[in-house]
Amino acid sequence: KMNPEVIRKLEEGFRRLRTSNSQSLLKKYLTQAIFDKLKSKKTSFGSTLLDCVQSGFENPDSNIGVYAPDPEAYTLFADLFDPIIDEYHGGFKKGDHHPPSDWGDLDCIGNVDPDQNFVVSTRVRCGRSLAGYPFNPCLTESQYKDMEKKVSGTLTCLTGELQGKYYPLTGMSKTDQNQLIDDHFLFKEGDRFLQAANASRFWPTGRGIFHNTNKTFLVWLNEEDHLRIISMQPGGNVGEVYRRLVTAVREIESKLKFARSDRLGFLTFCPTNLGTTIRASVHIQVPKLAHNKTKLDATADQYNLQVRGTRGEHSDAEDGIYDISNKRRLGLTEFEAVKEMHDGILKIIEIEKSL
Ligand code: ADP
Ligand code: CIR
Repeated sequence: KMNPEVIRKLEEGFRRLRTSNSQSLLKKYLTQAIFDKLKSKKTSFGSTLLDCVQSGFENPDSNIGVYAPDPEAYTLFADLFDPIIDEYHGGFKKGDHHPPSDWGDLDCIGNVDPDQNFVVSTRVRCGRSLAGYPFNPCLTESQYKDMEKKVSGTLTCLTGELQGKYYPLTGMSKTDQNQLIDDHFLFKEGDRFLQAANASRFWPTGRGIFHNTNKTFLVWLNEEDHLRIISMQPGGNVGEVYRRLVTAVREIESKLKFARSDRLGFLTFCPTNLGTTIRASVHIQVPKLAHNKTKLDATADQYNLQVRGTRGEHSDAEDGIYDISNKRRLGLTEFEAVKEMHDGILKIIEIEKSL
């Protein structure tokens, strides 16, 4: 039942990974014993170990190196996913369960930089997968079209501050697309990690962006996840950004059914996004602290924060602007995830002031 070509690619990729100097969690946790145990397994969608690991095989500079081709992969290939999930999210063991959704007391979160000395902008996003559909590598062209129709139809009914318009990637001019990317509103094109994971098939079919007039509320369709729901605005008012996201998610959840696992919370394509799926970030300038990038990373790490470049993951800082966000998303509540970023950024600003 296993395609010999898949087995050959697995064996060859595994051999290359072992001899590479990759620092990925894939390399750390795909031992010979786990490889042998998982190499002949197949989910009911037909996904194999190769579908989980090929991005990390092709990109030895991956931080993680794995994706789940379908929701079942998280259980069938748990021997590989579980230790990766445990390490990335800072402690989530086999018997652990993600807590129920809890957005918390929305009035407890404020502005981290009221004097506007450090924070350029704030963004909070979460990911959602439509129940009943697999992830990118397994989706058919007609499923992409159905999903786009269903989700854009729902979003177009939103009112008030969330009211907006859907812009499909199909037919969008390169100028408009690049402008949206440069302004940090739209996902980039041609991500090699996603491409190697087989996540960009039929591109740009079914992909697009919905946003309100102010571009403070945005939804990405069918990029890495089925939906990425985003709230963002200039300045450091984390509370305002968070409240807008919560309002939007509650509205959308009343109209669409999303995939959630009892153990792993909301299901996403990448294991780093499971659970709350929340990434709360600021674009911040802390020139003294950033003078030594190793020190900036170590300081952020102390507060469970992750540093990215100005254009997001795998990019560099431009004009000294770093993207700092909560790293853990699984095993804590939505409120705690946002609070982790909020409190950590207050500390980072305090340190910057003291230098
Ligand atoms: P994601 O948040 O979806 O995991 P990325 O790291 O690729 O993915 O970031 C997506 C986009 O969001 C990038 O253009 C990035 O610059 C932008 N972004 C992230 N945080 C902020 C922020 N606080 N302010 C403005 N733009 C941001
Ligand atoms: C990688 O492994 O580097 C890419 N597949 C991206 C993984 C997401 N990384 C993260 O830290 N959130």
